[in-house]
Amino acid sequence: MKRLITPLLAIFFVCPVWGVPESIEKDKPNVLLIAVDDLNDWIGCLGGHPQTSTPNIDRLAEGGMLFTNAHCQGTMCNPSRISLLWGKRPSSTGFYDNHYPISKHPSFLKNHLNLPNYFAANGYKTLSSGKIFHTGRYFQVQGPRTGQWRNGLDQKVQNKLKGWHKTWDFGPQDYDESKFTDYITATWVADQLGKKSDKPLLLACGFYRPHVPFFPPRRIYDSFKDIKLPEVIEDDWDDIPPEARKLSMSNPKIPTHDWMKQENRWQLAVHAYLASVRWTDEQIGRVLDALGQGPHAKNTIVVLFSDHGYHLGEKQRWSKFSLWERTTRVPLIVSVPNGLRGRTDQPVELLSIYPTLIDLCGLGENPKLEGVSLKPLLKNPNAEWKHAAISTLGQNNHAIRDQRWRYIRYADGTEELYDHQNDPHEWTNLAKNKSDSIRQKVINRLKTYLPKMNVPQRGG
Ligand SMILES: [Ca+2]
Ligand SMILES: [Ca+2]
Repeated sequence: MKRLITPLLAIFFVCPVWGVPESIEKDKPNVLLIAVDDLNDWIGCLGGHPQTSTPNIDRLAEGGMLFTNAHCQGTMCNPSRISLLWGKRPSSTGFYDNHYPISKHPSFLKNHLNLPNYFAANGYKTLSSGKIFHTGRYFQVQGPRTGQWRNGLDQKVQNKLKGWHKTWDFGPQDYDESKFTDYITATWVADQLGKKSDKPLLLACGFYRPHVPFFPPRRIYDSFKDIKLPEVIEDDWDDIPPEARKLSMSNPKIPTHDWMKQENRWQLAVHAYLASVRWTDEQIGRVLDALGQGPHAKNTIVVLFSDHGYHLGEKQRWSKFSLWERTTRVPLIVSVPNGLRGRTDQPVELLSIYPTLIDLCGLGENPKLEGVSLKPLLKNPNAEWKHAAISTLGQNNHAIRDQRWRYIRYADGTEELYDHQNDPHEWTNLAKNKSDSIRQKVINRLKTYLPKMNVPQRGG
């Protein structure tokens, strides 16, 4: 394979200059990649909250394969998306945090081809709108950038933000729904899906909600009543290691659970999050309708994922940035034309999206990818599966998830173990009891999945 001519091209441009096949592969399937920002398992088909309403995500799941035990590799936007889009673990690249844009690392970009550029190099036309990469633009065709992607609303609205560090604001909005960024993103993507193409398409659609501030339209907010809060136990943190406390609360931009309660914001936030999820689901519905009614209906693979989960009070904390289930678990749906429908509870990783797509589309293997293709599970959801899902937060802190257990090991050697069969809320840390030989055996088995490489954090 030829290399990019200069690192600069890799940083700012989208159009790869190597490996472009001479003949266009007209028969390759299209790919529609739908990313949702900060969506936890509060979707109907995963049952994370009894009041959630996501009919469009649910119908996509019904028509494809739902991965009920899928996990992110980085536990916040930037490392999760870098890992997914470049196909490598945070522990192999050193991208652990939100503050280190990949565009400042030309040598990495020169040596690694991201997902859209790999597809472009194999004859695809690549298009994108909304938030796919955390920073940078790597698609050939980019849809409208509508105001600040950060808040999903225009500057006028942002200036009115109040609350913790300004972005932690919640509540219904009375603005014209067609002005919301996610509406504009969906409109543009739907338009593309209505057009014929002389090349196969990789079309990415990135929704910003339900990221903070939780600002759904009032119409949707008002449709939710009598909000139920997540279950919490008061002494939950008594059995976790100091390192877990430190890491979990290391981001000063996250409000504490005490602050949320004192300010009477817990219920408001859950209400506004549920409504934001519903709003995003409506936009997903518009995109799926356009696909179903357009020329690509029968030849398009659809992948829907969220970049990481989200705490709304569970384990007495908020946001992402943890190694617990609430942060690492994500919705993941893969719908293949004429493919098998079903669900699988095997542990899988977002890291698998890249190798799965090049496998399904029949593109050549990219030997630099660290994830495995999900094709065996798409053919048989009960297929033998020896892999675990690994999530990472900072150098040498990892969570390992298999079908039943979550094992967490921090850089200082301290540990947590949770049994999801009996403790879905992860309230009881079983790693504390060193004399429990059965649990210690589980720990020893799960330890074998810990990444061998733990490179330092890259500088900004
Ligand atoms: Ca995110
Ligand atoms: Ca506990």
